[in-house]
Amino acid sequence: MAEKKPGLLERLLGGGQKPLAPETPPPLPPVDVPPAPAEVIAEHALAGPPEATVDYIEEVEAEVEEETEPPPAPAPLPERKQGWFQRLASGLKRSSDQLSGGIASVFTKKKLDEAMLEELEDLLIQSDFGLEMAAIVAGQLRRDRFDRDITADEVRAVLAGEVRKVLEPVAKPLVIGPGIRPFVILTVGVNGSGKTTTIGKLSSLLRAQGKKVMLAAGDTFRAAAIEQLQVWGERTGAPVVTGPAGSDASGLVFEAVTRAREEGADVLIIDTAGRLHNRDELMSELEKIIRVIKKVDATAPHATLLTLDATTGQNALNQVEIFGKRAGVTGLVMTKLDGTARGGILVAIAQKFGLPVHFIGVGEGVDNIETFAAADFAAAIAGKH
Ligand SMILES: Nc1nc2c(ncn2[C@@H]2O[C@H](COP(=O)(O)OP(=O)(O)OP(=O)(O)O)[C@@H](O)[C@H]2O)c(=O)[nH]1
Ligand SMILES: [Mg+2]
Repeated sequence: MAEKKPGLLERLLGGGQKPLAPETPPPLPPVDVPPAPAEVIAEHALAGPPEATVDYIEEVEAEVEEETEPPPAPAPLPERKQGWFQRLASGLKRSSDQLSGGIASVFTKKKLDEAMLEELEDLLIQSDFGLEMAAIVAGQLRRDRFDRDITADEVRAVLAGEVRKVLEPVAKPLVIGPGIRPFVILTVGVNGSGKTTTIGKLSSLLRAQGKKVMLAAGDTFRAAAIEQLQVWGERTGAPVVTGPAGSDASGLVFEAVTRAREEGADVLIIDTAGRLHNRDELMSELEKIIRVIKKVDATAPHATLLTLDATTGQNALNQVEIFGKRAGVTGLVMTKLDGTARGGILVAIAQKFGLPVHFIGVGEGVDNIETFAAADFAAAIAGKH
């Protein structure tokens, strides 16, 4: 590793919260959101098709059509090449230290035997790679290296190779589709999984690309949640559509998608309240939010991102399954990989669901987000630097 990287502690203390690059375009004018019309609110409460709302949508659609510009080329979000691997390795340090240390203690210049393979399987299961992955890695070593000398480093290389094979098909960048304006991104996930922070990080990445970003404070439950998003909006130069705390989330989201259209935003990112996947009524509320978005734009949301807290380990599998079914998740962001030794869960999720993984979060700062790259992640987690 050539570069000196900030330590994990510095990253956690917010060392990554650097000011935006000077070329960042000026922010959109602030959005002053009037309360949604009474009929819109009533409509959301009943979730039925309102005449007034449909007219309104048609008017907005007509206006938008008049102003339509040629579609831009598809643009994956930028990759910050420099120091990528170092940042990733430092973020994944706890996962890789646990595994790498464990591998070093099992593989001590002895001939590979069944007991060693079992210990390796246990290690991988403890690090949340899952039974299947553990069996694949052990099977590979048994086939190729049984009864022969093997070093810890060789085991790490085999592990990195197998992890890479599983992750490569899911490592897909978030592509802001051509000609889709606003590109609506809905974020969902359990409480505290990193939705709002991820929105701030994404807003920063997109603003640095010159995009007009608008944020929607769809977590209307808590005043603090609205303020938290407003801080991210100010920091990244993105106006935030808000409503009063305690107001109907779908009403606010309707307002936000409409305004994003009217004001020509390139991307609208919608925050939602954290909800447990096993709380049926909260999941129904999420479905209602999605229905309301579709009333303004039938093709939206164009991306539904599930944030997963890596420290929750195996429970993340249930979250993917249920949010996937109820909210039509299109891609994953795994957060807090810097604070856990359980990064292997990403491999188990990739193997079970095959959903695209767009980003990983490796700290609380605005820059602590990485586009997901399979080979680098595999090498970093296996401690094969
Ligand atoms: N170390 C670390 N902390 C993170 C990361 N992402 C988010 N956090 C922290 O996790 C906590 C929860 O993050 P939020 O973004 O508020 O999570 P949320 O999903 O919006 O939470 P609710 O709105 O309560 O559901 C905050 O203290 C964040 O700073 C990450 O990648 N690494
Ligand atoms: Mg939040």
